[in-house]
Amino acid sequence: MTESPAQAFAAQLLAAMAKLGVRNFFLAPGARSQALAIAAGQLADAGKLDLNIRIDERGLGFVALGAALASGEPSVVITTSGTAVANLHPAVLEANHAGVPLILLTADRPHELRGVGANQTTNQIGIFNDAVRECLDVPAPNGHEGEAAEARELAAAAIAIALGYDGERPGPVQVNLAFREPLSAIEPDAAALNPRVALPEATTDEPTFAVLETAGQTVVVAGAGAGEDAVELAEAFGWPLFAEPNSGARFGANVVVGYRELLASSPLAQQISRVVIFGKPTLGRGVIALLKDPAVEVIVVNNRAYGHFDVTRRASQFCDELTVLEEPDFEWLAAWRAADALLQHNPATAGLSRAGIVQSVWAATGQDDQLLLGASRMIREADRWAPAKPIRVFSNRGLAGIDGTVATATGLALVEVRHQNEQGITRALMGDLTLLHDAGSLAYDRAEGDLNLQLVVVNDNGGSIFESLEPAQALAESNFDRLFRTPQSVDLWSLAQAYGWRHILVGSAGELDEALATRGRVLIEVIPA
Ligand SMILES: Cc1ncc(C[n+]2csc(CCOP(=O)(O)OP(=O)(O)O)c2C)c(N)n1
Ligand SMILES: [Mg+2]
Repeated sequence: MTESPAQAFAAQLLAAMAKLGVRNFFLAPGARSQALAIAAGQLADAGKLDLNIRIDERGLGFVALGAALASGEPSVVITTSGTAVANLHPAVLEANHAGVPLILLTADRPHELRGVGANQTTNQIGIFNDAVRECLDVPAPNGHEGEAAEARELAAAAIAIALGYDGERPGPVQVNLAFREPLSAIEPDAAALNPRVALPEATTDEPTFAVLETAGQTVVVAGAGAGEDAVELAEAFGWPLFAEPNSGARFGANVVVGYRELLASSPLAQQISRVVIFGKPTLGRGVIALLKDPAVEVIVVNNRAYGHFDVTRRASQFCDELTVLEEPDFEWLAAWRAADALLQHNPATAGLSRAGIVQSVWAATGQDDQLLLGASRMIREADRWAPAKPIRVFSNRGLAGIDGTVATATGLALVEVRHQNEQGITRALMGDLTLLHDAGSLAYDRAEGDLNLQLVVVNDNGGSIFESLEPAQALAESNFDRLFRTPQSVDLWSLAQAYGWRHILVGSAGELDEALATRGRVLIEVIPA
């Protein structure tokens, strides 16, 4: 028998999660969470789960988010009490808005030590407000009869909430676990337990259908989280498809690659009478302008991850599936394709233009690979230049922060290794400030071994996206630079060196293509033309 009810509870909880198929666990060290750390370590040593360790909870949260994005499974994050918990907030917000399942096991003082000034003790209940689906406040285990069963039920409940079994969107759930001393023991061995536990039934709502009389001058817009349903619909009814590069729908013959430009300048844009939206489009003003147009009917296809998208409050229908009674007429599509074909899609890549960088990255990325697009300028360049190609592209568009990009890419890569896809390369395309914002996430756990992880950093000396803002014209250049562009003077070679990453500075398109074939952890620095 263990002398620590805390340890017995932690062992049951984590063994039950592993038994229910949860695989990806993420831990930052701490004292209050020691029982959870020991139990996770035991299960990892026995091969029953994968445990990745980081010292910084902010990065840890995003590594967990990346793993959940790639796997579709909940990631479990273990932290100690106090500011450690608060450091998860950015990843929790992103997971909330993007519908990514995360289970946060936050250790806490027992209730008698709260509100009395005890060290490293704050109010952790409700700390994430409505960004978590639920916050479960679990009192300190005391060894009472039935406690093991309670731990197992808690495991099942947390997984079900994170996956949205209750009919809600998937997302983060906080399990705040109070622990009283003795905070740990080496027994029981969590790996030796074989808990009897089952998940509740998932509730599934009847899908809602929209039936349209006419095919009309319709376009399909696919934003973050859209997926191949958008492609199927567009192809079934002969509709042009405006698919953002991170939509999971930028492939097939209906994609209009140059839609941004055509929305701004082609007379075809004025003829659009209906828009069907999948996922959450975030990249261009052209789509929003279209949705505001009173002559355009807006139909929204419900999205389980991103939820309702109706920024202009003009949606006339929300549905799960959609059908059209009229036979498709492919002239409308043909007109868009002809207009698209007239656009310049292969600019003479004078050295390393941003268009050329996007095209090299797309050319290098195949079906075994994964691509993460950081926020800011390059994802918009990709929206303009990326060809239609069925590859796995991710981006944190829940809140479109520039934070956590290195960590998210790491989480994606860790899952690839677990699937033993050793061929695949995980690539992240980002700006220089985006890299520096998450520089701490370059620190990795040596036990992870080799990952094929490339950070392709477009170093243009600060936030060049802000050049499109009014102050870029209104302010003196020095003011604009200091207040907006914020160029840094960090030597990326030294940064990479310090964290044990390879660094390649590329000076030509040919060198970029070569660098994109590199294995291992590599920071590829590109200075755009
Ligand atoms: C966490 C967070 N802070 C601030 C912002 C606002 N922001 C958007 S883009 C950007 C600059 C990014 O610069 P860089 O990564 O160099 O990309 P570039 O546009 O130059 O390619 C900033 C600060 C944000 N999106 N997220
Ligand atoms: Mg930049």
